[in-house]
Amino acid sequence: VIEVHEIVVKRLGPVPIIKGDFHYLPKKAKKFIAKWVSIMKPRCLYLCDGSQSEADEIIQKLTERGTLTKLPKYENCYLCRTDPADVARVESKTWIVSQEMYDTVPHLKGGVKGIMGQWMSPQRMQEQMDLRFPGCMSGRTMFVIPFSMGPIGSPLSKVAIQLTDSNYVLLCMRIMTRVSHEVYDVLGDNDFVQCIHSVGLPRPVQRKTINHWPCNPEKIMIAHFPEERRICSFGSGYGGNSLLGKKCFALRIASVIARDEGWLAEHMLLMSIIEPSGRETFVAAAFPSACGKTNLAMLQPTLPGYKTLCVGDDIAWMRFFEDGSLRGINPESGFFGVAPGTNYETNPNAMKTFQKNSIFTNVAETADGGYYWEGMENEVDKTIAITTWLGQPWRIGMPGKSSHPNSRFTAPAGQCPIIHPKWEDPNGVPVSAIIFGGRRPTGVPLVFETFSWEHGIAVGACVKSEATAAAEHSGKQIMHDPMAMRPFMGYNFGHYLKHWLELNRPPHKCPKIFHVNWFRLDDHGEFLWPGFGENIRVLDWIIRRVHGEKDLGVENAIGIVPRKDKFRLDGLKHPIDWDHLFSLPKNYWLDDTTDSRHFLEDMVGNDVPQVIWDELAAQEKRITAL
Ligand code: GTP
Ligand code: SPV
Ligand code: MN
Repeated sequence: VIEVHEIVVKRLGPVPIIKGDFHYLPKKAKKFIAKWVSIMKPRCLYLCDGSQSEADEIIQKLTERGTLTKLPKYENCYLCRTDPADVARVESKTWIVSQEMYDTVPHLKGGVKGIMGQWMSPQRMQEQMDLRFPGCMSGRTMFVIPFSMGPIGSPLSKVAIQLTDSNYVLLCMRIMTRVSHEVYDVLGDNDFVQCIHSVGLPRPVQRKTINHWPCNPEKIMIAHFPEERRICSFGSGYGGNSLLGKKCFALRIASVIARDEGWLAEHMLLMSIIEPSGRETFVAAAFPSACGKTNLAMLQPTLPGYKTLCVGDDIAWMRFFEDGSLRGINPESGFFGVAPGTNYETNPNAMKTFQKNSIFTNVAETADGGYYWEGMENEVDKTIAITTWLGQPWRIGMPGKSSHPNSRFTAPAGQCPIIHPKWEDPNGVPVSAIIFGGRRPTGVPLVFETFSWEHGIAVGACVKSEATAAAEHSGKQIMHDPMAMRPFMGYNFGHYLKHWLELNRPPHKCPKIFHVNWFRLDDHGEFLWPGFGENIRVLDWIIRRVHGEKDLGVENAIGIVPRKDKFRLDGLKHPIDWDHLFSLPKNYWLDDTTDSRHFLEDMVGNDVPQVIWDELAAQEKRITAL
């Protein structure tokens, strides 16, 4: 013990600790910090404890410097404008590192570049790291952030330590995860997930800093080492690239831990629906980025007598318990939600959540000190002066956009008016249905139930969606995003499908699997389905199916769709075109099935489990017979 301690102290020698007591930390934490101090060479060390005074101090610094602007219209809310070159996840610079390539990516035909994750060898990654990390925190403070994903101490939770030189990241981590000194007590002598983050701009800076937002877009690299349970992120301060508890840990690293330990780490919201009878049913839903998870998780039902409660809006960790039930937790403690489109009509619960203690990134600002984005036209004085996310004067009705399409709010989950009283229950909540979905402008019905666990997984493996602004992709192309996990896979996607399939064994009670599409368009390009609060009608049908109510659906080639007379259409503001909403154009589906088969052949190759091929073949046969 003494030996290690001495090494640590020697290595830390010249680096002052400006806050916290290093001696209090567990041995492994000390070693970890000392190693990275010696590589990244920060000016000083700040050991975070999660206290409010810590946040106040950082916020004051950042508002003085200009990184944050106070929004006086609300309580303790701030606007942050990033460097406009650092606004979304960068999938092309995201890597999984493993000894064996096929642990990370599927076996593909020669020359094909896969889209289910990027692999790099440990040796090559070390070369890339050596070009970036040595001295990268020079002249900056290194924050040490102990955090828990999931309630501290829950058997379903995991702890980690993040090192970062970004105080914006510290503030957001405090909202999105449970930052606390108690994490060190949970940790003891155990291992933890090692999260290393740097904006990649040591002082004196080589690149002009814009908006007081240091970053290094040319050198962005987000490297995951599942075998070591380590994440090294360089060059970006933006959400999914820098809040390492989120996509990097809770999905990419956790999916590997989950495979090893027999559970699931998924890009899913968790919510419950309470019917007028008082019966409560929990569902999990996986939609690709910017396809409606936050909105569904916070739904305000339009059907009288119904209530929904939110457990989580982006990530679910789920495990089968001994009684066979699947139980899930939300590992996060905040929402990092898409701002544009959010308003009191579409998502009043989100609006109420971020009236205090929240951070708004890359949105616009009104002259009276409020936030503004596309979709708020009817909620502010239409003539008010607005400053865009790029700092330009602007008014409603002028060309261009006020906010970046991937601008986001960061708000504490506990402030959500419909947060579930059990959202922090260490044993999670029981999940009775799993729902997949995406943005599908044509061909795909509003809702269908799959025929079995296996068919449901095949449908999940074929999830597609129109590209959104959450990553660097542009245009309106339809992209495959199997299980809504394409950008977040931590290991070979074929092995992941096998892992899902193998969960169907006694005593596990596998939930029913559904597919939804809120985004089908009519011949004029308008949505066929009103969406948002009206989605309760779809959830209502789903949970009645889950509870075994008779005669609710009819079988067709792709699954079970609602009988029109068994689906709540009463009270809809505008009539809907049911036949179009549920039509199954044969040629569309033949093409779609061929496309899905090609996708799996090309991108998952030999690793696709036979069961999935069998399900696809059966589906193709049913469609051909239409
Ligand atoms: P990430 O945080 O990136 O994972 O996104 P998300 O899946 O949580 O998506 P979110 O709920 O933030 O919605 C993204 C966009 O979809 C917003 O512009 C919403 O207005 C829009 N949207 C959400 N639900 C619906 C719906 O039911 N119908 C329609 N037409 N649009 C919707
Ligand atoms: C997503 O893209 O799915 C997000 C935003 O939730 S980020 O945290 O940046 O990944
Ligand atoms: Mn997401």
